[in-house]
Amino acid sequence: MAYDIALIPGDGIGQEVVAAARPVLDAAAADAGFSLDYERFDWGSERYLDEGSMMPDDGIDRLRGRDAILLGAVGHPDIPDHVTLRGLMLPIRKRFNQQVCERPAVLYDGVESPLRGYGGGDIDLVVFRENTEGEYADVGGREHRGFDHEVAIQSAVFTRQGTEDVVRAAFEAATERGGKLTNVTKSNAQAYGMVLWDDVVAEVGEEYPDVEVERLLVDAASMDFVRRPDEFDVVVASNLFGDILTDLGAIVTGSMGLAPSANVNVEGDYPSMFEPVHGSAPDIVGQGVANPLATVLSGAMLFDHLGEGVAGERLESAVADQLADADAPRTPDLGVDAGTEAVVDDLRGRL
Ligand code: GGG
Repeated sequence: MAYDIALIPGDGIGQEVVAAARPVLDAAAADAGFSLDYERFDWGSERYLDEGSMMPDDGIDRLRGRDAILLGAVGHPDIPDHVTLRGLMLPIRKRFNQQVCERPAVLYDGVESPLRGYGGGDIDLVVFRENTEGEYADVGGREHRGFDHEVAIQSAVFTRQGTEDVVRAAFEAATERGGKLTNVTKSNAQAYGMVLWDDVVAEVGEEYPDVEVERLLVDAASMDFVRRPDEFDVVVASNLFGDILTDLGAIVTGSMGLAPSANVNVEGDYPSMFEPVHGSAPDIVGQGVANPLATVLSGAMLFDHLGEGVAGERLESAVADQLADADAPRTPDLGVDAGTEAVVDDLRGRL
């Protein structure tokens, strides 16, 4: 069996981590008896600087029908972030109805959390982030530019269907994990979209009587991600709140360099996209020290999504095994100054 994978390394260290992770993914796939046929798309900021757009006009059509997309990162120091994000990553998420963004945060054995008293295995949560609308709906406008009475309006859009998709995925995960669901909103201050969100959580929750539902406002949730991260299991949040909480989740579990994500099309009619949570990290680009593990773990999520769970598990346990080994190479974000290549070479040996 061969899967058709669109590879979009993107910008900065996105290029480095995708190139490094690819042979690891291939080795795990070969072991499990399948292969990955890649088509590489050199879309991103360099293309924007040369041609004025992050991807071609028919970019979405060229991705349609693939089994999955593996993306590195977007962001360039010479281009405003809203241009790069809206030029590549957000259109893919939106056009392909990747309504559910799943972002696990796991504190692996051998990894140090910046939080005192937390060790390997103590934190194991997953955030379900609404991924195509909410605060990133791209609805608004800016008028009277440069005048004192300049005004900008940025609207958040919450549809019942979009909310239900992510909430249902979160309840399913909570059921599977045998844990609880934390619903994060700001419905005391945002009385329309967020109250609709709470209503949907209550309605869908009736179908999952065994799941304990906790409600938190995002300010309290942020505090508790630092104060008691071990008590979270499945968290569901809007696009913006999920984006913020998952950076927090990544750092309390040791590093942004370990945080994977899946942007899932729940209907299965378009490809889903897998990417490390981290961005293009221009400060370390070209130094060969980017941590490839978030991309490898995103590859494990991609394998699970393709129904190749054995290969996914093998990848994740190779990563866990490496992190638990105090003598294994690590990149500087984990406190050691080994390079990207040393980490993937070691990892291949553990598969
Ligand atoms: N690999 C993910 C990436 O490039 N992230 C940069 C970023 O700005 N992400 C915002 C988002 O995930 O919505």
